Amino acid sequence: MTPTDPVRTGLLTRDDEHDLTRMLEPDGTRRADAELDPWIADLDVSRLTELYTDLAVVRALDAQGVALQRQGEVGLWPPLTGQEAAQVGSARALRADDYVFASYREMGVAWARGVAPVGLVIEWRGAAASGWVPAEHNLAVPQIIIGAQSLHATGWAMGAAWDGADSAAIAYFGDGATSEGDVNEALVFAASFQAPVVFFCQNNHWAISEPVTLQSRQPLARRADGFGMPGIRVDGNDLLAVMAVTRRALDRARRGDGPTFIEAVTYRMGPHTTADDPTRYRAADEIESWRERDPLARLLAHLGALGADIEAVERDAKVVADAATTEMREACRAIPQPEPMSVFDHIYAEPNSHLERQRDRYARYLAMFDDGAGAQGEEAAR
Ligand SMILES: Cc1ncc(C[n+]2csc(CCOP(=O)(O)OP(=O)(O)O)c2C)c(N)n1
Repeated sequence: MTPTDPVRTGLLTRDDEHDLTRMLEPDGTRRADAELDPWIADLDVSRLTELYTDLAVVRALDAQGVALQRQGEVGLWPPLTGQEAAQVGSARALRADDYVFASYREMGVAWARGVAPVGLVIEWRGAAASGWVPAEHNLAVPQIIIGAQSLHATGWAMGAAWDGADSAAIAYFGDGATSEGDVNEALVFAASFQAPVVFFCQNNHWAISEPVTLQSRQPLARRADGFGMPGIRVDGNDLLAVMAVTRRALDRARRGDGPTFIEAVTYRMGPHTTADDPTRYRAADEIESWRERDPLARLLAHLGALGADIEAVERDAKVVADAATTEMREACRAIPQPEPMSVFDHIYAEPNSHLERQRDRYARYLAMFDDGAGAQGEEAAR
């Protein structure tokens, strides 16, 4: 029995198209939506071209991240290809004063928040605790603990509301995270206090090797009802629909009407991380079916239907993407090797005995080697 066998496991099968909000068909045809159209009325050809460029840059940076890992320049990379529209569409719906709490896969969100290409890679090289200064981008450091950022976002949102600000928080997490206590606690708190927070779940169908069908017997967005907040299931490969529903949810939050749960239905085309082998748990035809729903091709086809010269759009986007990837590669390779003992810096504001013990033990370990790291360890152990 495989975990994806719904009949044998007794799980309900789920139609991906069920209750899906969509404004662009996979072939790029625009679907009219009386309720959502006003939320993206400002997206003319020029703005859509900029957004397409964002998608292309993010995809190229992702491919570059994988390449850098394969060449030993970074330790790990969690690919996001397939999820570009979910990330860029939602992040470009935010205001600068909104605050973003994301996980490790949201390099597309970081790009949209103005983080430089090297900032996307420096942590994966193990050279810094963060690739950016959170206060400069209103973007918290990436969260590795699954779902924890949903609590941080809720707390921030409650604080903003108490301060009388009309900024909102957004928490990004995956489908697997919805099985975590932290996310469920955040949803309870946010609903109870009507916090101005948007929960943005990228349902990319897999939590490492666990399929979403094993984690939830119904579409994730329908869970929101039980918490007392609106839940919306949107086509996460449709940039227009993602942007429209996120803008509407943010507006609701700003007006004091409380949180919204968005389930962006998308797909992780690559492995969970560069340390994963998805061929062990995922069927090739599943990946192929999602290739037909590619977010970049869809927006480009839409631009073509609006009369844009799509060859020029693609060519110009590639110039920007090439510059960004070159910058990322060169800056990444120029990052100096950090001092091994610096891993203990910036953990706590005040020293404590637990950390000191770890520090001491690590210094003694390093002292066993007779290279630079060992000398540094000996020095620190003295
Ligand atoms: C609290 C916690 N438990 C387990 C892990 C190990 N882990 C890392 S990624 C992952 C799966 C996350 O899947 P999902 O939430 O769907 O996000 P995705 O990686 O697909 O974006 C797990 C279980 C962790 N990092 N934190």
